[in-house]
Amino acid sequence: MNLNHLLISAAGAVLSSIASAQVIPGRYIVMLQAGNNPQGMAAMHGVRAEHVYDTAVQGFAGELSAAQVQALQRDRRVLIVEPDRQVHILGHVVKPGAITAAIVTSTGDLVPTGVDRIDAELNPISNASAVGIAIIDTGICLTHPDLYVVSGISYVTGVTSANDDNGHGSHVAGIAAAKINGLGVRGVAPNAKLFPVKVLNSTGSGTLSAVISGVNWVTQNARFKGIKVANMSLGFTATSTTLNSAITRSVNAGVTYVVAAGNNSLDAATFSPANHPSVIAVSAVADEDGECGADGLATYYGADDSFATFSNYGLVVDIAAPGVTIYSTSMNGGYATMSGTSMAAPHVTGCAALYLVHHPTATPATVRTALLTLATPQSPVEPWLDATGRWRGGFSGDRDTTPEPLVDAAGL
Ligand SMILES: [Ca+2]
Ligand SMILES: [Ca+2]
Ligand SMILES: [Ca+2]
Repeated sequence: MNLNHLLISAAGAVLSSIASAQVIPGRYIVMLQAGNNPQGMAAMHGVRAEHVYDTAVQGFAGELSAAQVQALQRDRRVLIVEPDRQVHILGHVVKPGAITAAIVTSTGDLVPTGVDRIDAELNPISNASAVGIAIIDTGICLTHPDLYVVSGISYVTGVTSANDDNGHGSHVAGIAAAKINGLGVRGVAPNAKLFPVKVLNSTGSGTLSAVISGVNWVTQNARFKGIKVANMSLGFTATSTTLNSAITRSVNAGVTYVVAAGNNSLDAATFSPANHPSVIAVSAVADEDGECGADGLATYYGADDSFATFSNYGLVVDIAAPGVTIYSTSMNGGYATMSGTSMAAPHVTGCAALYLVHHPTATPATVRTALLTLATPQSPVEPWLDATGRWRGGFSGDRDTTPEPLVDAAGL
């Protein structure tokens, strides 16, 4: 089952899905001790490796017989053999093409409500091209005039192009980085360099083994291509030792990972990769008007300026961002309105990119601290004037006792 479809229930209720933990029968991920050659090890065990991991972790993935699993588990050079799983996008289209934007810039670009709510349009940076962002997703529309796509890679079986054939990845990319160019929308960090890492197919589904390949690629290319932030608006209900190790290594290599908290209305403690301690996990807020103060209309997923009814919550969540009826770029050069924690995460990704334009050598830990320090507290919801004379306001309805703040872009 696809979380994307589960999210759309007639009553607006969000159904949780244990099915998202779905194991793919007969397919496994093998992580090796450091220093072992993954291709050599696969060959030695008679495995045709469909994915080879050589940077973020050493390992491979593919179809294994029961005998091969046993032999690998007995091999001392093997750290773990774990099942491959299905992974899904965490956002769905509300109205294709419908425009939800609050204001228009002087250049004529729409400022979507999410960009407006976190005051990204008040940040002086109008060109964030010094920073590269990897979008680990369904790809990105390679020819979209509103997106600065540099180069990418596909790990989807049978698909060689990183072009977006779903719409989700392009939407995520546009929230983070759509250009100020007199066309369409503007993103949080306009014109940031985008690197599509396609790990999910045209239906928004993919495999854990492909996601690990994506993290491996980002780790391998980060320095060379200037990739400083990676967005993962995807997830599954389980935990993978191999994926966790790969993310740890990638963060240690200097890449800030921003991840959607998930749409199960559950504690994200068991939802990966949101539950990885080194990522910035993002919950979703419903905002209708791009303004603080909770004066907007109610949304399909809660009152204005309230915790989105579908959003996961819990101690692992670091920060919140707008994630309901967000207008952004889509596939085939188009635009769409989507909802999900998938849409919340790239607002934070854009903020990380803005911070990194000013602080190019900041570590992921420093980026995280800066975003959390400058964010708007949940309480009060009533508008208050900050030291710069700007109106600020939080949101209501958090589901736990750990009140993550709302990301803010103006002073990064
Ligand atoms: Ca634009
Ligand atoms: Ca509002
Ligand atoms: Ca919370």
